[in-house]
Amino acid sequence: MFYSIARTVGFVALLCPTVLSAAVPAPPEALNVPWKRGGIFSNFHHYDERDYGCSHGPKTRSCWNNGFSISTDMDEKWPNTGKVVTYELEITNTTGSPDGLSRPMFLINGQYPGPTIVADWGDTLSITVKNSLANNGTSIHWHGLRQLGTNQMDGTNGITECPIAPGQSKTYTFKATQYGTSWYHSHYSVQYADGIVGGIIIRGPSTSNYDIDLGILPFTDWFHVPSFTVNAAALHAKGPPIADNLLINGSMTSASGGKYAVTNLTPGKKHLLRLINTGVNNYIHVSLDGHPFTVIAADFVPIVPYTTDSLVIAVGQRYEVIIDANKPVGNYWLRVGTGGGKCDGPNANSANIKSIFHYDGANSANPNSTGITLPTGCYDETNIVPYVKTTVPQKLPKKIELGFTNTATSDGLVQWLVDSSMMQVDFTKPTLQYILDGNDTFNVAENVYIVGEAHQWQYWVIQQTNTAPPLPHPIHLHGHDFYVLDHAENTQWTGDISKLKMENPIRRDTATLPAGGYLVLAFESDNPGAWLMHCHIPFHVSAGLALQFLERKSEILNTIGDLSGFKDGCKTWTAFQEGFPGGFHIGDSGLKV
Ligand SMILES: *[C@@H]1O[C@H](CO)[C@@H](O)[C@H](O)[C@H]1NC(C)=O
Ligand SMILES: *[C@@H]1O[C@H](CO)[C@@H](O)[C@H](O)[C@H]1NC(C)=O
Ligand SMILES: *[C@@H]1O[C@H](CO)[C@@H](O)[C@H](O)[C@H]1NC(C)=O
Ligand SMILES: *[C@@H]1O[C@H](CO)[C@@H](O)[C@H](O)[C@H]1NC(C)=O
Ligand SMILES: *[C@@H]1O[C@H](CO)[C@@H](O)[C@H](O)[C@H]1NC(C)=O
Ligand SMILES: [Cu+2]
Repeated sequence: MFYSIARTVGFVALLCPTVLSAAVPAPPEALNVPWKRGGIFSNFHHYDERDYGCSHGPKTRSCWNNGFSISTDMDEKWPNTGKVVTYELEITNTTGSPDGLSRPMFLINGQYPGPTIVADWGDTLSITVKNSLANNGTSIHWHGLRQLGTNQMDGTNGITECPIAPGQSKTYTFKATQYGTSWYHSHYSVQYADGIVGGIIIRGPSTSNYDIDLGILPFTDWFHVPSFTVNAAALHAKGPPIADNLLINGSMTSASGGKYAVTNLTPGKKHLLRLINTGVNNYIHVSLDGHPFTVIAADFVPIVPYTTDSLVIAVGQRYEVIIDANKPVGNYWLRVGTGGGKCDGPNANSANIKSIFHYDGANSANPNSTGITLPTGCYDETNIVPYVKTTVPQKLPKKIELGFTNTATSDGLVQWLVDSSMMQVDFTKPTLQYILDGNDTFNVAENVYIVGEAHQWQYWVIQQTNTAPPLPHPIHLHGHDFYVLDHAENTQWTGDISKLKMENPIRRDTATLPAGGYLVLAFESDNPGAWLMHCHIPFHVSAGLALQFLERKSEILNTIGDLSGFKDGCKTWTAFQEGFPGGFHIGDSGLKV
């Protein structure tokens, strides 16, 4: 005992100064964890001096605290802070004018974007959502949060809960086992596109140092018409709807006025900025004049830092970047381009999507800076190398085919087909109700995929068929990160598993299924529950592009515990829906992301 304390103290004394003075503890191979997750080393923890030897600070961002650092595998362990962070979010039906044009909007606590949820790694979050809308249900999904053992807190109406009825509240309680940047949004049909979104920051270590955390910078393509109206048309349209604008941090200019968002920089300091595509249809390309980005995290996954002049971000994805304010004091444009009309739908304001980065001490004029020509296209960043390494064993994936029809009804109803079936949930009978009933007879439209064995790798290839218009789809999985083993545009997967990337593949929770092509994914069955996987474009998921993995069904009830809130929620929703005059569009799956 004495020995080990002495050793630890000695270790601190010896190593901490080194770590503190090193500008950035680089991510050399040698510091990485040599285990193979899911393999024989899965319980082995590498001893990293940053776990114990230093604490988190501007020059030691890779450190965290007692036993945790950037080298910790978040799938395996996380701090137990004992701290509960509470929020109250009230959703109201009102109007807003984020780009100067007033339109009906749903706001959270009267603001758009909603309040940013902030907690520390290992905290418990307890968030009460009150639905003060008269004519819609709602359910709030905490995007990317693993919900380990808390499937009923995932906020996917029709799967893990009945929608929260008008006038009712639900408290979502879950643990932040991961850290980094994310967002929350409604999962009730296309509702989030009308304003029900907000950021999530879980503070933790990072792979590069910075001085100032600027918080989140959300981007969303923006429609001047309410999303349920746009969706009703999209469900019968040949092509994607045209967005009117794109908001940066909830603001943009338009013919009706509006203003550019302003972000303040402190000269000489390094700033952490958390970029989130909270959008609807558009991929975005982002750059900041004269200031390259050092990219340090993709979704909730810390990565080996790389530097780039621009980033492409799909709906649902996040990147954490460091911006060095080492240029002359002044104002600089942040520029945003969309993927381009063909791949993700046009944006009527695509030539003028900007915000201002303002150095303290500069005047308040618009920037006169010049920038790069932004790339176009709808694809994912390719330089993503997870900092904590994983080797995924090689195995043949099961195939999921993506099809499409617009001839199912005489009025040209558009439906995306997952193995020939468009998803449609029953709000009054979520999947967890089937589990409570011991009922294994799911409706075909529930798109249930059984995932049986515990702690096994699950492999899937999503293949676009030639019935589907060749469009890219940002695919998001709930309850897990997945590993991207392969992807290609306009191609059939050959079935050659020797070409899959098994050594430290990209890991994240949202990845692009390329137009006309395929995406090969793997995840570990380490979280009993019903987990949605879907395209994050609201119009596509509303038109059926979703499925659910029913993972370790027999263990779900024992794992997730108390379902009294679930039962009460279904009682009040079912009573509401019985008297609900309608509002459901034929062909609307009921899910938005
Ligand atoms: C919002 O208010 C408008 C105008 O009163 C109403 O028509 C609409 O149904 C309301 N929406 C919801 C979801 O309550
Ligand atoms: C986004 O806007 C909010 C509200 O105006 C502001 O507090 C925040 O600093 C802005 N964030 C960035 C990164 O500019
Ligand atoms: C651009 O703006 C800066 C101040 O923000 C000013 O010093 C500079 O002269 C301007 N350059 C041009 C070409 O107008
Ligand atoms: C199981 O669910 C299906 C689909 O909702 C339903 O038709 C059937 O009656 C249920 N069976 C039992 C035993 O509850
Ligand atoms: C939600 O409310 C909007 C009006 O704000 C209405 O157009 C839509 O039909 C409603 N949808 C559902 C599914 O309740
Ligand atoms: Cu899609």
